Amino acid sequence: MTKLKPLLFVLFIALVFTSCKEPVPMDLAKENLIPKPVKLEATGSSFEWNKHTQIHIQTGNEEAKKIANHLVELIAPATGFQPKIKELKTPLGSRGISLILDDKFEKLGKEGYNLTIDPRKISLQAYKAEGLYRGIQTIRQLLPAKIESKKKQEGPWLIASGNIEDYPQYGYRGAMLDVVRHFFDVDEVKQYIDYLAAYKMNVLHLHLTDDQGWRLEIKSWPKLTEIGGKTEVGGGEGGFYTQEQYKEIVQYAADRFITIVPEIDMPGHTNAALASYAELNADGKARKAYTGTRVGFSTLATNKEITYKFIDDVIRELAALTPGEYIHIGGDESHATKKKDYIKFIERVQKIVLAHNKKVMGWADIAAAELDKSAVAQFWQTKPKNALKAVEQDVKILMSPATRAYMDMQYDSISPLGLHWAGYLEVDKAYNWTLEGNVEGIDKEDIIGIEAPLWAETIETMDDIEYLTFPRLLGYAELGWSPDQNNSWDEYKVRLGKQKTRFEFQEINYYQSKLVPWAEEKQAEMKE
Ligand code: TNX
Repeated sequence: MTKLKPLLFVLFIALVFTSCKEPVPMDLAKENLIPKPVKLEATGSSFEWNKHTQIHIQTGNEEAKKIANHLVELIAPATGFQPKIKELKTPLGSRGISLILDDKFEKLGKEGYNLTIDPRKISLQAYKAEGLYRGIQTIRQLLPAKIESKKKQEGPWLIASGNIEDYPQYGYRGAMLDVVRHFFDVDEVKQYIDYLAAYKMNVLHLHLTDDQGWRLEIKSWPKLTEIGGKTEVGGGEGGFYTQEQYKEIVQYAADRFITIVPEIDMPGHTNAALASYAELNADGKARKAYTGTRVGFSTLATNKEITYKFIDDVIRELAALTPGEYIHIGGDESHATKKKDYIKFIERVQKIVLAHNKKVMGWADIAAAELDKSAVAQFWQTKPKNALKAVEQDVKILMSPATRAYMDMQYDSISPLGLHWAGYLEVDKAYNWTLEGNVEGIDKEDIIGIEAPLWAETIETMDDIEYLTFPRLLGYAELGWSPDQNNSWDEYKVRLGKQKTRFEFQEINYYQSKLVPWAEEKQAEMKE
């Protein structure tokens, strides 16, 4: 008993010290959040996340529990903490971190959230689980950069205090990955999904078929992948996703509140299908496999019935794998299809997609046809003629102008990767525009959002993907999320520069643009 006394005394002193420790003064307004939140108010103090910190959710709230688990996964590797998730009747106000769903926040929309941080507690509240998920990305960015490390780091893990109210300006904020020109496997696509999730993006468009390959198993037309799945640009072995693997991607994305929009490009960009099945060609002869990078030479036989049987089968199988509302039918650069045939074709394919209870998305070229009002035209070309035709039909626009949003454009003339048919696209030019101001005649109410495509003619590895994606992706995330009046390149570039340490901890191969003031993010530096 007497032996225990000094030990108890030490413990008592330690307790007194830890509980009386003054919170470190910090300035939430100096944090480098991307995308920038709608409203932010700093209160000059901080919350310390330590090994005792618990996460609280409402009793029985399975949705909040999922998000709590995501948060644990996010912070566990670097902090070494395994926070307990505790269910409480009324978690609001309790010490620690609470994740709460409340209809009161309906006004912030399904992705909106409210975050309050004080020295005792953090409360993240939202109308829907999606909002909580977007909100934990904010908590992640408020933690020191080393939170991104996969190896355990030393604390302290401080979060500046204050209030954030946040919600997106556009409901569609995405990127496109071309898995055809070079194939990327399931793990690489999952990694890409994680990158999108970190910046609150909510769509990944997968370009699944093109001249150089067919990347999704279609059970009723097995040769599409047996033959068409085995090629890619440059003669590599290609690859494809089985339906099981594809479902795994869709689920992985859904768990992060990201929708997969699958694209079957037609009637052009179809050489892989035309090589797999002779009957899809007007002359009934199978085409040779193609591994070059030219565009605009292939077309399905738009006047043969078998073509529509084929499309119906493909769309039926794909629709069954697609929880999202859209199926993308491509429709770009069909230079080998006569205009009148193209129009008839798009109108017939649109009917097929609608019959399978999905909405049509297509490159804006499809606006040559009469479109259903539920369709979405993706603006990509350097001239807006096609997109304006869509607006005339009351069809909504997805903004992906190549001159601003194509992540496969080289940054400058010495960029080792990328193309430049739409010009060079430095980080400032990629950020310094607004969706609604981009084309006269395309107004905010015509636009569903932004998507940044990454075509894969020149990229083969995850490092290559990262080089073209980072840092431009962060700018697109902000253009889609933050109100326009919040956006200024001079202010943004400082916030972007401070991502350097985060990129490094994640070992992201980012392009170190000279236009960005790259700097270490040090908590002490930000908070006086
Ligand atoms: C044009 S963008 C294409 C793609 C190419 C891309 C390269 C679009 C709808 N079609 O087939 O990969 O340029 O930047």
